[in-house]
Amino acid sequence: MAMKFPASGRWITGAGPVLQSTNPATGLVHAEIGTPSSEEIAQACAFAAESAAAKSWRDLKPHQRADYLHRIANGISHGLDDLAQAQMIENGKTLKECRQQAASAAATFRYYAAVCETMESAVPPSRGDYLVVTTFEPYGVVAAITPWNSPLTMEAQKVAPALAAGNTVVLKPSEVTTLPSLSLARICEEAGLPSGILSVLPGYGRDVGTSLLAQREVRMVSFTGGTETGRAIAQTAAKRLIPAALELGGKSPHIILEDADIDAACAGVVDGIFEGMGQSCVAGSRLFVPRARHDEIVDILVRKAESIRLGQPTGPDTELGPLSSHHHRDKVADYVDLARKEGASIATGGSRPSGSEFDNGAFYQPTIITGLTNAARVCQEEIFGPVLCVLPFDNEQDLVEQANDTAFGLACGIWTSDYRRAWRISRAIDAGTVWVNTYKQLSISAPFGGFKDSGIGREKGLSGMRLYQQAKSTYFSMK
Ligand code: TXE
Repeated sequence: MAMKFPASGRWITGAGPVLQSTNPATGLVHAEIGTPSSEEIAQACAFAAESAAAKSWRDLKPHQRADYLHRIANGISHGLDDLAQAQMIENGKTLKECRQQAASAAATFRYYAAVCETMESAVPPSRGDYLVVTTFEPYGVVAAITPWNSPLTMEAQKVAPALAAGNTVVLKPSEVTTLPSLSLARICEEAGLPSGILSVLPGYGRDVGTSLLAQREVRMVSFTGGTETGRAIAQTAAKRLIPAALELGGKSPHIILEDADIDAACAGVVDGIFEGMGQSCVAGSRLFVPRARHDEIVDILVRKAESIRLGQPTGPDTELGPLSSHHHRDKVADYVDLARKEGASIATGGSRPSGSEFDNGAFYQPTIITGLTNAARVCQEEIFGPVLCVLPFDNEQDLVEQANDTAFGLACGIWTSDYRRAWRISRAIDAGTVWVNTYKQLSISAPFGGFKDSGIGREKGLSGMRLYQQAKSTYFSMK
């Protein structure tokens, strides 16, 4: 029987088509999951709205709401292995990385428990005989739509602040990775969270996702995913006049300057693109190097890339598992073929690995491409796989122009021993996050989001809580 999901205050199998969940490391279907019909989606949203308005949720004091978040965090910590397994079996990340991500999800709930208890209302200066108090109110029902690359962390990043802010959440996970959200919902239930506060609606974006956003009870949408889907969601939100927080794709420049510690920089570049098989919105997929050092740097990168151990995600020595699905692996392979047609040289990788261990899984070799310009399609479009394009630059102006010559603006990495220069370049680059002599260093307490086509709004940090609130100013006459 298909797995149930929580909607309208109970776990149901749903009258929609059954979703098959495939393990990308083996190609085998390991679970069937129920999905909701359009009536069930409407009922779930109506119930979520009632739950948002119920005094038992709406009137909770911040410390009481924080208590729920602490209990959920504890539940995640206790269920760490199960959560990690649930993600690994669906998206192929190594068990080690999945465990780290589950631990990070628990930390996110703890952080927003603290934010919830300590975030203050405001008393703006009066311009007359009155007192004005600005409070921050929930929207009501928040739709959270999430992708498959890191569901454990991304779902925590949306659900924790949205609940802390007093909303109820209807979560639509990616059709590729439903199990982690079902596990999270179970944990929330066991933590005593009343039914209707968190619902999960599994299914495809084109039907469950669009139907969810059409419900009038949905008052805000928080989305992480591809830029084209983000654009479609923004259009729906604009028509409905509801706010949309969008965390979208990237084509982030990773920069090595002449005076960098080249070996440390190359290690950072390799991790920055290949960790998680490049399926990360902040992957440093375009590497800019001084023209005179190009060949030397490529040689080091090739050596490092070829030493990465690919294997089954459960293997204790495995550093990289498969891509998240066979469909996505084929898309990555198509991009590498396109690079060849565009005249690229493939310095390493460029095909599926050989060996019986890899035959049925969605594996692909870490790949380094040289010989193109920044205008090539593979340097402009998000591949979202283990593919690095190396591009030479001539001087700082040329570097900044090339780095910014992209539709995206999510992240950037700079390796140098000159912090003044790093600061100057950091200020000149269009990106929501810049790393100097490190890469992919992330903190729940720092705002995160994109410039340009990489998104709208900032998750994480205090702004990550405000994202799910609307300001209300109440005036008291003092005459
Ligand atoms: O993402 P989608 P896909 C990028 C990456 C990848 C590309 C496509 O380049 O190759 O996007 O991936 C739901 N209304 N990123 O197709 O479509 C969908 O069901 C409502 C970057 O998997 O963006 C899923 O839950 N919902 C990225 C979620 O949107 C819709 C992470 C994301 O799927 C919908 C993932 C619709 N019309 C992919 N259409 C990042 N920023 O980290 C789809 N969905």
